[in-house]
Amino acid sequence: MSEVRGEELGERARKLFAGPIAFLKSAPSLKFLPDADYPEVAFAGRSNVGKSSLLNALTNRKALARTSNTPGRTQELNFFDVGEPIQIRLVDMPGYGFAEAPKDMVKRWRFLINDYLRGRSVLKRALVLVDSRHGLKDVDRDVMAMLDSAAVGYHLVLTKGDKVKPTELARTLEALAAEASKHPAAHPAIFTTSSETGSGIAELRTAILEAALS
Ligand SMILES: Nc1nc2c(ncn2[C@@H]2O[C@H](COP(=O)(O)OP(=O)(O)OP(=O)(O)O)[C@@H](O)[C@H]2O)c(=O)[nH]1
Ligand SMILES: [Mg+2]
Repeated sequence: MSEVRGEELGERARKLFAGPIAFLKSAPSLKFLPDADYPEVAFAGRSNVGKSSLLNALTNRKALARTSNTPGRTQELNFFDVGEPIQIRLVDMPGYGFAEAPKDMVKRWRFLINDYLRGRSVLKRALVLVDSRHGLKDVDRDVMAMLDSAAVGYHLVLTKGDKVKPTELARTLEALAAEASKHPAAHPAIFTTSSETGSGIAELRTAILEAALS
């Protein structure tokens, strides 16, 4: 991307995310999905990684998506429409890898997440969120492999960057880049974010708009 075009896109993304954004609906199973009418970008990641918080930070709203200290807060696919007219539909997903959750619940979420990520024609990109303190876990690798096989492009996004020292953050970022290079559908650009301080949020908005336009 040229620098001029990048700046224009950044400004457009900033305006878009500062404008009208509305919760559309929750889908507890695939039959409740909205019509596939707009480009979608989905937020995936382990329970408690900060998916809902990131969505709130990106949209500059405090409680658009529900967040909580208790893992398993988000139990359905939640759809949010960005722009008027709608330009992007953001999808907040239930977290995976949540040890204390009842087995049948985990199974139900896993099927929901897999089926949605594999079968959604309008899904332009997924964001796979990774906690800066923990790095990649095997459950993340499973989701990455699934996205590879479904040929859904994705970005790795480090969350809670405010919780670790810059040197540690740099090391984790390096490890993620090395792993991403082995996954065909992983985008080389990895984002480091904090929903708390707002760092990396503007860059991620631009990447989301770019994905939606692709
Ligand atoms: N310090 C800090 N805390 C964060 C950040 N992002 C999220 N948190 C906290 O982490 C906890 C989990 O955040 P959520 O956004 O609910 O996580 P989630 O991934 O949506 O969780 P599930 O819906 O259970 O899968 C909350 O207590 C948030 O306040 C961040 O950037 N910095
Ligand atoms: Mg959530």
